[in-house]
Amino acid sequence: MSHEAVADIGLIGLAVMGQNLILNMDDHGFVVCAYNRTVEKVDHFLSHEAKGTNIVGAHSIKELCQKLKSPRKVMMLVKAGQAVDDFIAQLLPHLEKGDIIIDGGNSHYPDTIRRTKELEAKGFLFVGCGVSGGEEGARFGPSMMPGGSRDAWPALKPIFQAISAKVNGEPCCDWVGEDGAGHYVKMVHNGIEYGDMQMICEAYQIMKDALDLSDDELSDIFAEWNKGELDSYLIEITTNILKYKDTDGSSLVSHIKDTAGQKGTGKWTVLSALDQGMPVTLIGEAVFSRCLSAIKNERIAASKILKGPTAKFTGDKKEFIHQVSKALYASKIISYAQGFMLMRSAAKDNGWHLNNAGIALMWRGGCIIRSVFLGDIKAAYTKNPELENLLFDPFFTKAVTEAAPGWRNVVAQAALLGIPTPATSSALAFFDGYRHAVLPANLLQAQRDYFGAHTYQRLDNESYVHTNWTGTGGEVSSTTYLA
Ligand SMILES: *[C@@H]1O[C@H](CO)[C@@H](O)[C@H](O)[C@H]1NC(C)=O
Ligand SMILES: *[C@@H]1O[C@H](CO)[C@@H](O)[C@H](O)[C@H]1NC(C)=O
Ligand SMILES: CC(=O)N[C@H]1CO[C@H](CO)[C@@H](O)[C@@H]1O
Repeated sequence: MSHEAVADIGLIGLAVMGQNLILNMDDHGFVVCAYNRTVEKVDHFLSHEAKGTNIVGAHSIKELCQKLKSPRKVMMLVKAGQAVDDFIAQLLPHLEKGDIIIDGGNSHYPDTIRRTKELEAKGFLFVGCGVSGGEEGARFGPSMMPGGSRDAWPALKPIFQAISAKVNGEPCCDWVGEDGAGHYVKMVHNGIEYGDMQMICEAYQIMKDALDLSDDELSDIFAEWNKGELDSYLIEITTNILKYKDTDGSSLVSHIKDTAGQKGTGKWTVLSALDQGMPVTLIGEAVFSRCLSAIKNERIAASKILKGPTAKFTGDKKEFIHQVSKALYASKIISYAQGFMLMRSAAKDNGWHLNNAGIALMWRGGCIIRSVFLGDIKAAYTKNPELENLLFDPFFTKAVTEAAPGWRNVVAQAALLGIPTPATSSALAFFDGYRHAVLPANLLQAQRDYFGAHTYQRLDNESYVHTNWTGTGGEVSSTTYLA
């Protein structure tokens, strides 16, 4: 068997995502060498899905590395965690300094930070690349978010940008930043996806419960929304889902058990937000909403004990539907503003130089959260790369201000009718908090100083002071505790 260096890139892991990325690379003229631990899988792939292509295979890691042109590029699409470290260990004896290992899986970014440091110390290059768009995206154009060893990018760019999704000819793939930045941005993407889905579900429930609309009618409304500012993949699939019929002609979605699953990337985003001290409230509510949905038996019991309002919606239905679309749009602006706040903070902490306009473009096509709206975010960050907050961009300032009256009415109506809107209403609470120069934390600081001598600052003096509130307080203030 010939072990000539014929391949442009190697790919480990022949599950669907891996296979589809290989076929996508082949479509674009790159020679790919495929490897899987279960080697029969390689032969099966070559004689079936890859038949008639230029794809080659390898039956060992050694053979895989021998078949790669220098600098060698090996991409792993394996389960996040130990498997990634195991494959790296197996690859290293067969690689040379300057060769590139790419982790295209859903790794947690601290692992990617660690791996980049370890491999760079040994003279290798490592890239953690978020890949979004599911099986279809992998096959015909995913959104790709690579970060890690910067020196790897010139070698990877032609391949990654060729196979990624395109919007108006621009690839939805660009260099994200240092070490774990690519996987971090992918994680936030997934968190934002949780938020987008939850907001849509709330709009669906408000209209269903308050206005008594059928799934067919709701499908038509979402189809209409998809022609305007809410135009996005998730609204599009919602339209299709709502009109999908079960065998008996009723809507299939009405038969699906209302308990949500989750794999953890939403939770990771929220944990990182807590670590960063960033108020990413909407994604937090989206994660907790899935948790609440999961305790269905308890909710069934509660539904028999805890009664809510019996009032019915009495306003103008058409106007209300329009306001729900505005509530969704405004909440979405808040969610993305929060997501970019989080990335900005994490970037500062980790020394990443994030390209915000590039991130918006990477999410603009190919991935689950793709939307017209991301084009507006890209425009905002292109105009001002140092933009402190998305809400300060004139386009978004105007958009959120104009949407606010409808948004407020929807949240108020939902509260009066007893319909839960955790994401939509927490987004409004954030908006109102964010636009207040003065919040009641003055009282909170006083409380902390009262019971814990935690000290406070005066508006007219930055020094931390403690007050003897009760006349019984001691001398000591806990000046080390300022959290
Ligand atoms: C600020 O407060 C500290 C502590 O009470 C005090 O020592 C200092 O003189 C004050 N500064 C001004 C400018 O009032
Ligand atoms: C707190 O106030 C009381 C009552 O005025 C006083 O007896 C006590 O000495 C004060 N404590 C300090 C640390 O100043
Ligand atoms: C790394 C690896 O071995 N990946 C895949 C090989 O093929 C099997 C069967 O399709 C997959 O389950 C593995 O994940």
